[in-house]
Amino acid sequence: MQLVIGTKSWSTWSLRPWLALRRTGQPFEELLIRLRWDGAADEIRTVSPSGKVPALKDGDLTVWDSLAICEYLAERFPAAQLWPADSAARAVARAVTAEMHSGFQALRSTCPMDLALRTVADLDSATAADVTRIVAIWRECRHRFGADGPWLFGTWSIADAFYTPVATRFRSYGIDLAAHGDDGKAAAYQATLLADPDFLAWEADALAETPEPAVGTAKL
Ligand SMILES: N[C@@H](CCC(=O)N[C@@H](CS)C(=O)NCC(=O)O)C(=O)O
Repeated sequence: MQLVIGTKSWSTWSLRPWLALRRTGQPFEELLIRLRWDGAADEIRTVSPSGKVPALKDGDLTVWDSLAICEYLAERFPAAQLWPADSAARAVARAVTAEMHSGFQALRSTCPMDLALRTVADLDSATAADVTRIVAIWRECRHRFGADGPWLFGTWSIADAFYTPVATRFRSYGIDLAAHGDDGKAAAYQATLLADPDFLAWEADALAETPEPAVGTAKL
């Protein structure tokens, strides 16, 4: 298998299926395309029909879109248990994953992922509302489903892959979760995501790369 990904410091959508693929334990190659330069879109189009990364190549099959790739991996490698085993937990895990995949536009545009960045952002009301909602999701899932481990649904799942880039944004922009309704559970979960060995491996690669200077304002 080959996973086509974008610049590791910035590409949240690439990080998510990369984490899921690591959890399968299967060997895979990375094809890294540098983002935010004039030729990026043309280069991506040669390997991904949507013109976006990520895309997964498995033999003759190409699967694009982060969530579709994760669903494909969950079906192809059932032993990896990429979704929770319990059907109610699995349904909620899919709901919070879909909410991330299709939502939180304000947070995504105001606080793009930049793994080297550390600042303190003054959040507008729409971004603050996104943070408050994410804190509520993290608290609720940890409380209802988290008894068997430190992840959102106890054991690691695709939902954790989808919220890992969010944890980096909270860190990069100095966002205090206690000021958005956290009782400590969300901050503890954020720390778990940021200490994951697979995430740390991605981050080490990201900090070693030399991204092109930004030429656009893509929402990553
Ligand atoms: N819904 C897509 C979004 C993919 C996406 O927006 N990818 C960005 C990078 S993270 C991209 O390829 N942008 C094109 C560019 O920067 O030229 C997914 O979940 O995979």
